[in-house]
Amino acid sequence: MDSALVAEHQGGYTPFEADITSHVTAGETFRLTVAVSNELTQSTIPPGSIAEDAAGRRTQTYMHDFYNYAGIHRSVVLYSTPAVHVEDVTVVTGFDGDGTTATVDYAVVVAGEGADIHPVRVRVLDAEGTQVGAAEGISGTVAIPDVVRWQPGRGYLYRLVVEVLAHDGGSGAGAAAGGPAVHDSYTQTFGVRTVEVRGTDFLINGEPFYFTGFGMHEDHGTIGKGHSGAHMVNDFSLLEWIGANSFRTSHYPYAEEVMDYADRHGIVVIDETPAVGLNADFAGFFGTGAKKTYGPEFVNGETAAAHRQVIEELIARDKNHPSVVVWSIANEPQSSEEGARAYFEPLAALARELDPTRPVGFVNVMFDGPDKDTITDLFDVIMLNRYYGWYVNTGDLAAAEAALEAELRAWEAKLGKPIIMTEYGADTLAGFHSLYEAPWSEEYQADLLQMYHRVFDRVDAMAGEHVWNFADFATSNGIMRVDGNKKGAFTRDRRPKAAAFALRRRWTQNKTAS
Ligand code: BDP
Repeated sequence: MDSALVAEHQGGYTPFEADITSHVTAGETFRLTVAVSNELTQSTIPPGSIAEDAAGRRTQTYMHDFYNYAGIHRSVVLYSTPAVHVEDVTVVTGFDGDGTTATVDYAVVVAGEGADIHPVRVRVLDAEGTQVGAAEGISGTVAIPDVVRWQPGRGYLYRLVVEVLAHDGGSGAGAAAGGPAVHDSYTQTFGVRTVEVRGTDFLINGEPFYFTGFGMHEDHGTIGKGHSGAHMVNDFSLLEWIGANSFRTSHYPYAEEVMDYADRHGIVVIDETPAVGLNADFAGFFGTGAKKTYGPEFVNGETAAAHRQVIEELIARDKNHPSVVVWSIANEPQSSEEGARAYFEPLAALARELDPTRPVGFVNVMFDGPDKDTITDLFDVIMLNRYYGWYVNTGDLAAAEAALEAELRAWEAKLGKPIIMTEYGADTLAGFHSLYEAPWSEEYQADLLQMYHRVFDRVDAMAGEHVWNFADFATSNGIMRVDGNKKGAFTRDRRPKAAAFALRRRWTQNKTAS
């Protein structure tokens, strides 16, 4: 049987598709093969390198702290559309006047030969399915009076039903009812909310929002990075139990089912690209790598091209999710070396151009504090991963507390923007207890988190706290890791450590029953 290559795509976390119409015949069977490679190189995001020894044995190394699984982790879907069809929809929401009326700006792309002669109409339905607005044309604005807002903790969703009509009136469902036939239709859910950074405040619907939650990973026993609805629902239930209002998709875009769930349940998301490990300073930690980050050897023009692609694909995929309130374009890149600013300035500009409605950030690494970092001013929020009391001041929470507070105050003074602590935590072996401040014990993890919280509560610019990590997870082999990374508030099979109860107390204490 003849076979043909119909599509190729680089990057493992964003969807891609191919039109196979000319290769198949309606009513006949065919074989579709999807093959994936998990090899990471200097031109992939995340980057990695492959060495080959004299005997031809190839080994993969990479500079990120989670296991490089292989295989297909997400859905593969075969679907058909009419030749002229809805290809893309963008929805941007705002409020009018006294804030009780919403403005819904929409733009539709209709693809296919002769697309422009087909009339387009849109209808807005509320959560019960009642029509609350309508408009005609491929772009426009629909007003929703007495709008129900999408809010943290309350994921109210509307639907935009986009209909491409037959250009000659046609016949069909709509025609039978007296209207023109519907040629193609697509339903896009959306929520009405605004996001804004003002001074050191992070505002959702004009109200200050404080992030509580975790950096997470798509990682479970047996299924590894594979998406599973049951595991997803369990993880979201644990987030609810512990009082988390948000999470970061560390360190790559998560399955689309996760984003849909967050939308429906009012969970706020910091949406991250897979750009992790762009940092030669980690060479010692991972036992490998270049000495300098920016240059032909490591983060070069090819890396930048792949980085642009992942930003474009992430924003194209997730732009209509109300849960997404920040784009994080990289985790812990080297940000003090010469070359960092020239590399990041166009990427920050690209993210803003693709989506002028959401704040853009990146996550700053501990080595590049406010005295050394050269790029954080290019972004709207300050996102920090800090390990005082763990990698530095190990076992000395008093010294760690002073150092943490001094650094947060320095960032506040330098940039005056909201600070979100996107990682803080300690490896903890579930079941290990100690009377003393002993790293790895459940007590130490809880004490360390409590120390950070004391400091956060003293610093005005703090806009959120995401503990590293939600659950223990698999990593590559190394002398710093015993059966993976153990910084979870939950174990890998989602049992709570002592810290989980402490977090629950803090994160649920101000909640009124509803
Ligand atoms: C940070 C990384 C994260 C690691 C964490 C750690 O962003 O991926 O897992 O440290 O060391 O550097 O636990």
